[in-house]
Amino acid sequence: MAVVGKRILVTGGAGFIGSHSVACLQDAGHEVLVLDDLSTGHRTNLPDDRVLTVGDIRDAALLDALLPGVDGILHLAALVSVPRSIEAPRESLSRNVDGTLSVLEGARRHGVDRVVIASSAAVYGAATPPIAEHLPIAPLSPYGLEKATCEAYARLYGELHGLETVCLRYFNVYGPRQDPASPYSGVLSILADRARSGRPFTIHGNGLQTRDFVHAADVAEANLKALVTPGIAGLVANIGTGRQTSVAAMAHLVRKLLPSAPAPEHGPVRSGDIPDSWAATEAARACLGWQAQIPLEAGLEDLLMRSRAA
Ligand code: NAD
Ligand code: UD2
Repeated sequence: MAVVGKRILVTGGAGFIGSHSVACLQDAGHEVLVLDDLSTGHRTNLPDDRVLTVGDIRDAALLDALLPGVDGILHLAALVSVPRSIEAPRESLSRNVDGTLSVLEGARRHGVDRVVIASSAAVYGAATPPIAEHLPIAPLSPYGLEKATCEAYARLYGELHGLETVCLRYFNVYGPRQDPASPYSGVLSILADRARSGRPFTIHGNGLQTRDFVHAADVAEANLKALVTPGIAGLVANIGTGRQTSVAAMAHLVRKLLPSAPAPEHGPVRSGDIPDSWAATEAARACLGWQAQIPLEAGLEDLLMRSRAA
């Protein structure tokens, strides 16, 4: 695929990571189409909602209408919640695995060059960091198992049909437009929301657990590179910063940036919480020429200063 002027379908493009990715692809000169059923996404997340078709990725007829002339697919649409995947495993399986199979089938029918699939650090379960791609797949939730299954289908479609696929395992993504409303939202969106509204933030446990927080704009850049970099068919790569940061350190930094924020409270350890997670990042650097650019302090400060709709 040449680097500019391609037609890209972004599934889940009205979601959090999707909206950053659509803007990034458009800025790079690509024509973007979005397919999203708005189950968790919002029309207003998109810079221009004329690119949006509201519908379901499992609708083959709809894909047949959208895919002629499409060069690449960025497949982000999914049911993203781990707890929801435990409560409603069939719905999660259907959206995540059946949905991905539907997208791969559509790509095969229409001769799409490449499909980039959003996977997750959830495939590793409680692996000891730094977490590298060769570590065993050991998911602790239906969501993680579904993402691992999507990766396996992607590899198979490469072998059976010559479809180019790239799977990116995102770590803890944060940034504007991540919805803080649910108790299962990313910790930084909850933390920023509480600080701005003057409500206390609850740290689960002692707060010494660490995560690898990567900004959605950096993830969007990784998605772009995964779509256009030649010679990387079959790649599976972590998308993280390689840096570990504790939840307590984040709460402390928020109060430094916004002194009016109330002191955090401590609650019980969250069931199933893993102690530490951060990515080995060599594969993304070597194969995509990508590494995260946005320092966590700057990303968090920006998040604190914005409203959700920004
Ligand atoms: P999100 O919920 O904001 O985005 C998902 C989008 O998919 C939403 O706009 C939703 O409306 C749409 N969607 C869901 N089911 C659909 C269907 N059947 N047909 C059409 N559209 C559908 O979540 P996000 O955080 O932007 O996640 C994007 C991708 O990144 C997902 O695949 C997720 O598993 C993956 N991921 C996210 C994170 C993170 O930290 N946010 C971490 C690892 C992986
Ligand atoms: C993230 C993903 C999950 C899965 C997993 C893979 C999100 C929202 N979740 O789970 O889908 O991919 O990674 O490993 O992206 N915390 C608090 N207070 C709060 C909320 C959270 O202390 O109000 C803590 C929480 O207990 C955990 C840490 O913050 O230790 C991060 O929590 P999270 O839900 O943002 O993400 P994580 O890593 O559990």
